Amino acid sequence: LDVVSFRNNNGRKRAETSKKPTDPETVHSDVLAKVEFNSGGNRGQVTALLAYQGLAWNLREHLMERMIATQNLWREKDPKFVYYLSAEFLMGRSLLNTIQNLELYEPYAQALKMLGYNLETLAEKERDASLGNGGLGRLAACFLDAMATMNLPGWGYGIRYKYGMFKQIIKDGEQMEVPDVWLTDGNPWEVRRPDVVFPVSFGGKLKKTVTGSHELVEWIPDEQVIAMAYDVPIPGFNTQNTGNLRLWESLPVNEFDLDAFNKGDILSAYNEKGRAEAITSVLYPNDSTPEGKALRLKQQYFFVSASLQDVLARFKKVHGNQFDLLPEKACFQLNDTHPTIGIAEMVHLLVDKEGLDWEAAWGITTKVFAFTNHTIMPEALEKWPVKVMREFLPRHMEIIETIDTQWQAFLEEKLSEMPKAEKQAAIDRMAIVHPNQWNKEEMLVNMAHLAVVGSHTVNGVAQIHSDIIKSTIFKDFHGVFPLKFQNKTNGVTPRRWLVFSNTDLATLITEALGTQEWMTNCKLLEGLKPFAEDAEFRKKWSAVKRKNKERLGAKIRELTGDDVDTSSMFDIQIKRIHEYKRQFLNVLSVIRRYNTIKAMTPEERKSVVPRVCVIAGKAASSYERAKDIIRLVGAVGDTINTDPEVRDLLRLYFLPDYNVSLAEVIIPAADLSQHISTAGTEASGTSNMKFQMNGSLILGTMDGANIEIAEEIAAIQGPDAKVGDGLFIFGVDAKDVPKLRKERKEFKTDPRWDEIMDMIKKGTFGNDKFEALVDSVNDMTVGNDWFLLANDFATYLDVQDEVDAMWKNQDEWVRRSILYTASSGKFSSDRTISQYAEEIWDVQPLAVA
Ligand code: GPQ
Repeated sequence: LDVVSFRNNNGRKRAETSKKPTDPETVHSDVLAKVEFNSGGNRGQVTALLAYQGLAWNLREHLMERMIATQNLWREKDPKFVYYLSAEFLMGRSLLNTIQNLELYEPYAQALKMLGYNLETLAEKERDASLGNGGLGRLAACFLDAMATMNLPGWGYGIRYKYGMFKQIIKDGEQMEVPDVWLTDGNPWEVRRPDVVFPVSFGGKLKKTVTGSHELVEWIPDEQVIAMAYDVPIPGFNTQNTGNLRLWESLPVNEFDLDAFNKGDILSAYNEKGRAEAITSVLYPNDSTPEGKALRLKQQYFFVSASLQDVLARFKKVHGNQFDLLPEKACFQLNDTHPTIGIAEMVHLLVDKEGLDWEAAWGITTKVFAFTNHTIMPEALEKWPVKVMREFLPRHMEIIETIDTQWQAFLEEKLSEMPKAEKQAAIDRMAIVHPNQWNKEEMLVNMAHLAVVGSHTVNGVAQIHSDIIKSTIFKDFHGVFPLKFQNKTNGVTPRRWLVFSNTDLATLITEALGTQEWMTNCKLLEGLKPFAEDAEFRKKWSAVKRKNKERLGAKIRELTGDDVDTSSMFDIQIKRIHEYKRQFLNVLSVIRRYNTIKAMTPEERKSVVPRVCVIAGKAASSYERAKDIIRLVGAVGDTINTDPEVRDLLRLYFLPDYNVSLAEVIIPAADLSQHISTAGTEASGTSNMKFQMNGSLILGTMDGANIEIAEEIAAIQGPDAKVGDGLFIFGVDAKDVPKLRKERKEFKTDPRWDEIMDMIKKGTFGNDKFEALVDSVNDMTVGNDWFLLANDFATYLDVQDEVDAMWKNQDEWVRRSILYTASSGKFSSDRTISQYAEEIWDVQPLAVA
């Protein structure tokens, strides 16, 4: 690793903090002091865990110093802040990210050598902070990195789950979920704040007093817990600025019932503690399928209430009761509907606690919230039964009903030109509180509708997705408020996903461009374009890829016991397992490839492009179809990987426990990556961007951000290139999907499809016949192939042939790989965040000098 190249700040001078150590000797003795005084370890016997801890506790001091400097400056200047409210932050590991953001790699690596350890090896001692499910949570983490790097005043707010995303274990081919006990060794990256506590209430009744025309509502809850803050400093890259992620833990008001204990009721003595702590104990392990669990609603309200109380308390210290100034000082971004109850909470705090009248409170509320939608999957659009909401949050339910009444009155007026029946239908469609479509008796609160009504801006996460929400789930709303709707195409941080996880490639890029400024100004990557034509450079580029493939090869060996040939094409699909993402389609094409090879003569086999196919990802614990897919990958892999006729030409592996750290090893090693969702279903995707940055060619559908990636790759090739040139694109068009779904029953399946379906059902792959899975796409009396695997099957096989043909022309393959990286600048989260800052938040950078 050529770390030195990261340390130079493009010749710019910056202030050094007093404590920043630059010589390995000082670091060495500082770390030893931490080992001794913080961990009670013995200087003479520093175990790997102690070394990791010593290092982390030492780095924490630098982080704290910078965070305090940043927060002091912001307090003094009082700029407008953005608060990113998110139920998920998928942070991954912090050690190397911190060292490299602080540009301290060299002294720390050397100091560790003095202790007898290698920094990279030691870094693997750290457990991932997996406080998120997938793309949505990792996006929040990339946004924090970009905000800190761009010096934007802003904090993340979320939940300090005691158990994060479950650990996935594969036992006899089956996914098993094991609790993620990530805090047992302590967490040096957080600071507990016993001084920052707020009460959060649930249940009870309302007491109303009417004086004249004024109605005073008092909420008398019957349950209360304490929210305590933990701060996680977020280092920016190439700046002193350090942001903050404030996570809340739920604690009992009364730790222990001494009375019950003394009466001999020992277990009841802990009742309150258990109930309170349950609120922040587990991350709901769902992706796009929220459980209808009251506990989840409690989690949402818990963290949002604490966060808003915290922000208002700080605001009041400076501005007293001038709440009309709030929109100039604060903006809350709702990361999907999960924090939407914040809209009602803001009204509750302003009206019931601060005594504002309804109009003023509502006016302020709609000026401070903005809402991001991340999916159109109906099962992910949160709707809470009114009954549950009234039980846990009676005052908020009433506030939501008032918002809904006023909203419908507003619509009456706004749509007054419409014929009466049509108008009523439109109003019903846009209602916040409406009957359950499957059970008219039950009333539901539609959180997405509340979010749209209560926010000044609504955005999707890629262009196609932002267009689709305007014509589907929010069509009526778009008719009423056309200007409310925006697009903010997602982005990923190039620091974690390229600079730190693919250091050799980063060094090569810096060498070529003659500057490392691309790390914070990714558009400069375009400067790589001429190098795509340079044979010497291509050779270096391939050598880096090969080395990364060796690293992944070693990981595959560690996880599966198998050796793979790193000259094979590495073909990767990593993401949550979901029917719409179509890992099943991937497996079908691997089976097809297997059949083809089996039917070949030894002579014919010489022309086959060897591939190592990797699939990884977690299935929601209750999602049977997704779990079937995992079993199928394993079963097909077992057959192929042990078949002596095939195993030199084709492998298929399911790698267990996919998480951020595994992604950091996989992505730099990919030759090809697959993003093959049914057109119109993947809101954006973000791993597609990471693969592009790392020069992995893309096989995908025209869906989500794939489309914009294809546009960028076309643009860099010049005016004659068409969108799709340079990628492997297949599949039906998003606009045709509804019609094709209706016609799927009549669709004539490809003979190769029929053959594979028969094979699976015959039990070719182990003992299992995967009946339910096969029927879901093949037997129209049972399933309906909602995601159109059969329709896309033939073109998918065709495009796979194109991939093989291209691989045989390595010069062209590598040329494209370089052009992918060169055209990936748009997908830096710095670009995304600057658009949010300018077009939604109105927040300006403020850097520590
Ligand atoms: N996404 Cl609603 C999640 O990861 N979890 C969710 O609960 C919802 C969406 C994803 C979405 O599927 C991807 O297409 C996006 O790229 C990602 O959010 C970030 O926007």
